[in-house]
Amino acid sequence: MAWFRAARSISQLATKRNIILSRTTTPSRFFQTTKAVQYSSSPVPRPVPLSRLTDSFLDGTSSVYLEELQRAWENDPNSVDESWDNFFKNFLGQKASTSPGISGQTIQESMKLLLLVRAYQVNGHRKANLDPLGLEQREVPDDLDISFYGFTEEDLDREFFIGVWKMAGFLSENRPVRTLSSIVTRLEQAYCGTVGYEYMHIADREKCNWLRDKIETPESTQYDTERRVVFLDRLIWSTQFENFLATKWTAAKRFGLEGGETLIPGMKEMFDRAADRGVESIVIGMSHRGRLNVLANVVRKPLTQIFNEFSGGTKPVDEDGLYTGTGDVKYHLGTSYDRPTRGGKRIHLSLVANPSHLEAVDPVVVGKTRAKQYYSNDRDRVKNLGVLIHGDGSFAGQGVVYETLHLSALPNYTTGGTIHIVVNNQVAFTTDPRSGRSSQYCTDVAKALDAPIFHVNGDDLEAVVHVCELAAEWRQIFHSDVVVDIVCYRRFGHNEIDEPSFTQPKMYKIIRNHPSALEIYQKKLLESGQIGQEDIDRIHKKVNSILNEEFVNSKDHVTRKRDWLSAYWSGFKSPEQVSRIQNTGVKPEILKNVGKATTTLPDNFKPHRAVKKIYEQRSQMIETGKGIDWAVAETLAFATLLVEGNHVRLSGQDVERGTFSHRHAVVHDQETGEKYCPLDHVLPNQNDEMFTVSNSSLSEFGVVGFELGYSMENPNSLVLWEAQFGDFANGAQVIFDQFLSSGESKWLRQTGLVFLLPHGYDGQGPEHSSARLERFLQMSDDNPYVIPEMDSTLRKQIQECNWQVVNTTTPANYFHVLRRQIHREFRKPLIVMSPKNLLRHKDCKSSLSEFDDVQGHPGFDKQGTRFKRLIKDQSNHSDLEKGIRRLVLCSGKIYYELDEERKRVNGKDVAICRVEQLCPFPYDLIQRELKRYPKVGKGRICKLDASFANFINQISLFMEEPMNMGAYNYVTLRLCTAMRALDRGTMEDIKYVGRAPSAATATGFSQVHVKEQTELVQKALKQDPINYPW
Ligand SMILES: Cc1ncc(C[n+]2csc(CCOP(=O)(O)OP(=O)(O)O)c2C)c(N)n1
Ligand SMILES: [Mg+2]
Repeated sequence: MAWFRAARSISQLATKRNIILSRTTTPSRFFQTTKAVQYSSSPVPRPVPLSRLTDSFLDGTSSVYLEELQRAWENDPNSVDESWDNFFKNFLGQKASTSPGISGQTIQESMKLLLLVRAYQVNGHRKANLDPLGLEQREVPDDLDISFYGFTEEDLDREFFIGVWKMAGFLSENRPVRTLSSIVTRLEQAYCGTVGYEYMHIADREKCNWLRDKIETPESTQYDTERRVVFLDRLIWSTQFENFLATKWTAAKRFGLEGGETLIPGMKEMFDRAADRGVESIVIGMSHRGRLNVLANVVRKPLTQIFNEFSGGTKPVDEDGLYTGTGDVKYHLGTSYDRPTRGGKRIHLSLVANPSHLEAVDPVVVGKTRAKQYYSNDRDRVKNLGVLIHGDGSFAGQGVVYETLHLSALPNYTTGGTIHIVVNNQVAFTTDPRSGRSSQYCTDVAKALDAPIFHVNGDDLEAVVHVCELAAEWRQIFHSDVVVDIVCYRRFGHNEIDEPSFTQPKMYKIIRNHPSALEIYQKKLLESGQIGQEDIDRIHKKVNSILNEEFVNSKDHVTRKRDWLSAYWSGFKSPEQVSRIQNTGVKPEILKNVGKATTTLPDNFKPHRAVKKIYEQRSQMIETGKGIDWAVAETLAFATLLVEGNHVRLSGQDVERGTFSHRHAVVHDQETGEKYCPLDHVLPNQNDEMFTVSNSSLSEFGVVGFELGYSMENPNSLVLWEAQFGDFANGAQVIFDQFLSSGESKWLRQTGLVFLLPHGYDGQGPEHSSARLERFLQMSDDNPYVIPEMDSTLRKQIQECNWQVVNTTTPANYFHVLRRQIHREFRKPLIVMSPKNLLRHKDCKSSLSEFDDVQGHPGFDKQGTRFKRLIKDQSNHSDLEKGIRRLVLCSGKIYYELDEERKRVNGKDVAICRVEQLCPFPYDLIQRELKRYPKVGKGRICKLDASFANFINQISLFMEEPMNMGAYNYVTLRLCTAMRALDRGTMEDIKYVGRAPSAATATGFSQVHVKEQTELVQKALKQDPINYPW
């Protein structure tokens, strides 16, 4: 009907206006008591109240009522009140014959009421009673006052109809006509109580209507006695747990939840409701605050274990294969349990271990949740849920929050919505919100993605429970993110030994006299008469006695069980158990088959001309078995792993085509725009996610964290992240430092995540040459002075190291190093300094026989064909060959430059050897090479460009990177150890050929680069001895 649409457009205008209003005013950044701003009312002419209408339609729904009213008016305009007569005339385009003033007033008032309701929907939260401490006053927006619209007290008893087409809640067409006073009262209850709803930024009407239906209910939510007892029990557990820890370990840091204890019952109710709606598994990420409480009361980590850890914990007893690592402080550890729910179901909960770095765990949790969804075939994403608990300071301040939020709707990263809970204690260590953020709420960042935000007063347990349940329902229905902001306080200092009054004296004066949420709730229940003091005492007694019992038991607690292996990981080896080195070669017929499948495009597909040519060339490579390039080698690695039943996932910026336009894993039909990914068609009826290649959002921290979480779920997957250029990886430095290099040691969790970091000096300037190889090598934990067991049947060198760093130089070796990640009984991160100019280099090619496992083919040995940690000189000279004056050890693409120079100068007296695996250092192969060449006096090694070179009459290192970067420091120490063990010289015998130390990674001038590079290569091959640095 016309007037419904008119009303709707007016209400939209009103929304816009309110949103603009909410942006242009400068609201306080505190959730404090509210102060109504009074406005003088303008005189409004009196219209005819609806209640004076003497028709019989009021019992029906209002839309029916209006339709009937219209019909009656159409039959006889005099049968309805004059005001309605004018109303219909106006909207139906007929001239109002009488009382134009009255008609205008009625319509105007309806519109104003719409604006009022809209104002509550948009701004009600700004008047809501959210701060338990009531510290500072917030200005109430003027549009929440009826006088703003010209209404006076006299209008309160008048009835109004405010139904709007396709609207829910107050404005629904089905709501009966109500008095102004009842409308305002209910609006106040709904929007300005202890919950502040922010959802009007959401564009989707259906979602807003769903929320309006939940918020603008005719009556407020009431819980029955039975549920209230459950809430009370849970709140007592939460409160008593902290009290108990405080009395037993007075000086221990535990980052207690005091002041925010309602989080625990809130979470539990949220999880129960989620389970009712089909959730079977929840991955939780959270920082320090209240973590122990969550572990004990939500995840149900045994109290004996928690108490034992508090008492200093015992390192787990020696047991074969027990994996102890360095351990971590108790409030960083993760765990997982199956928990029964109120509805009689079981739900699997896992709390992900995390470092101190606030919010860094967010993308990890989301990635892990996504992986769980893949492995449990949870296509609708309803069985696996990610829940993140944040602090107010960190949610507003840490950029990774935004980076994680922005993954939420991307097809290859979505988890169907994360539930965020902010424990908003209105302080961050010693910093007030005023100094910590520029936005009104700490949650404002979530508004960027249409997530509803429920602010709730943390002292009102039932309100907390209500919004927690609402959040669970929202997520299960709309499969998108939602935020619960529990506005609470921190009863003590940042930790228990901190003095908060140094910096927040006013706040802490109030906190000292502020009753706990438990005291408030107990009082409420006693006053309601639903529960007596003896019931309360009984629960307290029960909880206390369990805590005491578990405390006594904790003294004898011994951690025996390895809890690091989830079901998928059974059979995998810890660093203490040898994992046999395996063949990574593949049967020739499989190579041919997958090669064909991945280099052929469908007949009717119309790729870009250049791409077509590339695919034809690829097809040719497979057919002839010759000239296989980098991209085909990678494809063959992926395809063969898929054939073996593994999941392969490659993500990163522009990885589908490849930054250097070399991959073309996804091809685009130039006419239809359709996409085709050959690797999706390696197996018959292949699951469409089994191979995933996905361009990511332009985020390093978020996406690397996501892939890390993804990779940790199931070992039978090759998960890779590729940087646009290697140096961008440092945008995710926290993940590298805190999770990848040390995660296994701290938390006993393995990952085989692979990083492809384009690296190499080719004159592209300081920002695109270096993937910061030195960082990875510097963090490698292999002892530079100790050569570990290198016998191939006993070797655990990689298992014992924190990660692997390689710089492979042939497509075949790249193929094998990728396959090696899966063909072993442990998982270890792999950092690949991946090439740029080798992607198309004429000499950087392999033949198919290097990929297979046929006896007699290159690379085949007793174990089959494997990744070569070191590639010896390619000119077929014999061991101890006479006339070889110099052995050059190098690594990476510089090999090709050296080789070319050697050919140019006909340098037959120089052998060039490539170290493909830098970390852990291939001592055995380095020593093998040292032994292969005649010992002229003391051996000397000199260092070359991309890595290092070794001269027989001189030992020298040669690198591309400046001396303070690259592999120089890492290799020098280990090379020296290898040399000393063979009596082939010491540190002083290691000579350096390479760039001088430098602040920038490379020159910005391409001509300078060419000059530098040429000089270095010539110097490495020159006849004269090298005398630098000694
Ligand atoms: C990335 C990062 N920077 C700094 C710190 C040091 N730090 C530890 S707790 C904290 C305050 C956190 O405030 P908030 O997020 O509000 O959590 P709360 O402690 O109040 O629960 C800070 C700055 C950290 N842990 N991580
Ligand atoms: Mg805080």
